Amino acid sequence: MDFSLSMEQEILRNSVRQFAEKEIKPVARELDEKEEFSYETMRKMGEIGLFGMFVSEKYGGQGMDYVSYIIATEEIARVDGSHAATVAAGNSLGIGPVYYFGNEEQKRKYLPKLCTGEALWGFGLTEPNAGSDAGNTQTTAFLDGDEWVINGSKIFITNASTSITSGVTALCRTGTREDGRHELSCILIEAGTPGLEAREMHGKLMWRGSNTSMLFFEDCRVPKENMLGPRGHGFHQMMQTLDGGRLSIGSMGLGGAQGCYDLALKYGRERVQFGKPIGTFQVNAFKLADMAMEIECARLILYKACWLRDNNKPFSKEAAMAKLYCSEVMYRCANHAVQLHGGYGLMKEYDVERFYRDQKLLEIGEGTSEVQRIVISRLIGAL
Ligand code: COS
Repeated sequence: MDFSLSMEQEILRNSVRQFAEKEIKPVARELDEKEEFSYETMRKMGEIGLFGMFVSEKYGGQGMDYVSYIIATEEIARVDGSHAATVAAGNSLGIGPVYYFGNEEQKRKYLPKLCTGEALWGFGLTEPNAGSDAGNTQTTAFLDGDEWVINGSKIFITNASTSITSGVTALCRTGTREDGRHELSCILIEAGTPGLEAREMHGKLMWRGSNTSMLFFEDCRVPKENMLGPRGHGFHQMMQTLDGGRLSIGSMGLGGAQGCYDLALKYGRERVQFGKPIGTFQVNAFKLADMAMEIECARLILYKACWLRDNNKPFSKEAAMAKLYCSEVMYRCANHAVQLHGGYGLMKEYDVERFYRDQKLLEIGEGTSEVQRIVISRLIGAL
């Protein structure tokens, strides 16, 4: 067994860490407070190649493996959850479906700008009445001549209402299957198409520097060629995309946990009470030891799942495990880190306060922890 990263992966980790410390850390708190998406850091993230990371160079991507992409997201998340969300959703959910299931023409048309970060793309799965029960999609699409006519709405869609959003992949009911279930298909809808309205959502607890949107489709017409892959394959495409997306949520849990640990370790060395740095009290040293151990385990399970994916082996079960475990590790690390900071950890001027809030999304987005347990139970044959 060889647990070492390649030299390229080590270099990537160091350069993304430096970038995150220099460009993201100084602005993260203010963006969070203002609930503002930064086009400036978005541009810089595009320039250093944080989009299209696992996409072939043929379409303008970086041609890296999934482990590398996950390391990069982890390093951004170590500093800020909102920016990590923009990168993770941009790569795995935005670019993913077009890259995996698009035809040559669709890939050539949409991917190059998504891979430079000049454009973003949304993943239109969740609806007001189709959250965990994602198959209960209510958005409909019917063929009228050479066009799909789409009606319905989507909610909580990352990156879908920025001024550089170029489109969304929307899961739609396109009919009824022979077994009586909905026929679900994915349709690519370009931003600016009449009948599509994207509205930014405000008032979030977490990821306040990322863009979250509601989408409304009212007799929205797109050419019939905008179907993604074969008709009726939409749910499989979405689920397959989420397998990869869950790895990036895992990386955000891992990176966020690492960020909490780093802050807690530093604070424990600096803060003196009862004449000693508080990190040297056994009660706190044990907390730090538990954090370090769990982060190590999280990294192992996540990288193994990515390795399976990179080696074309089944990884759905491991992706669900990694997503579930890493997000719960961050939950515990954020809790310990705030506790160690005492009253200061409750104040916005300390980054742990933001990490504590940002963490919660990871147990909900891209499949709640309960859904991950369903997926794992089914894949081990228990359900
Ligand atoms: N890859 C490809 N296909 C998959 C799949 C996967 N990982 N998982 C399931 N499918 C397919 C199944 O094979 C089945 O195909 P057929 O209809 O052709 O038989 C179909 O999808 C439906 O699967 P299933 O019956 O298991 O679906 P359920 O309605 O029971 O739902 C859960 C399963 C709950 C796991 C699913 O709805 C889910 O993941 N929900 C959470 C959604 C989510 O993560 N939303 C967050 C989005 S934030 S970006």
